[in-house]
Amino acid sequence: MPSEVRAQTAYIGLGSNLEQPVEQIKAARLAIAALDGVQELAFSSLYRSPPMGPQDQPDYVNAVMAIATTLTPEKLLACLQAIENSQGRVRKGLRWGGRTLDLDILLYGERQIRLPHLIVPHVGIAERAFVLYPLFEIAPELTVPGLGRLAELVDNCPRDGLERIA
Ligand code: A4P
Ligand code: MG
Repeated sequence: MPSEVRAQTAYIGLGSNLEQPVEQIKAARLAIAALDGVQELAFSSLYRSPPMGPQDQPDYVNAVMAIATTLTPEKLLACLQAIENSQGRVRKGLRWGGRTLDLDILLYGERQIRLPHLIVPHVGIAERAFVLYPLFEIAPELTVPGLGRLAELVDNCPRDGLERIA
């Protein structure tokens, strides 16, 4: 291990629509901030939006968290999945079905990653109001690798019923 590992800024998307979503998001924030090798930099407001995908599920609560991390992207993903599991995430195989907690690595520094199990920037980021608006709230000057200025992405993305709730 190198004695000094340079911390990267990463952005994590949090989403929940089951079992008290606001509490799920708050608990996940604490769990992420408590990880070894992670420091919280910023946390957006909470936002509510209608489900993307199957409509017979409750509205979602979403937020975005900025962290400084010395974890590799793969290690960070493993830690986030462990937090999802510890908060009762059940994978039923239904695409875009309801969940107690979804944690996505939206961005990791300037990196573009294309592994079978890890794609960064996260897929669909440019079409998802529930990702772009909270991200813009905490990082208005950001450029998304491969996609351009966040401000422009937000301008081109309708709110789709997204509301700030806190
Ligand atoms: N994976 C690949 N790249 C990443 C990444 N950057 N971050 C892989 C996290 N995971 C990544 O994810 C499936 C696999 O994606 C993981 O095993 C990981 O290796 P999952 O969390 O098990 O399943 P999923 O989340 O149901 O799949 P998917 O397709 O990632 O769904 P999304 O894109 O997360 O969308 N509507 C609203 N309003 N708000 C929402 O937050 N979320 C979804 C889920 C649907 N509708 C929504 C919302
Ligand atoms: Mg996911």
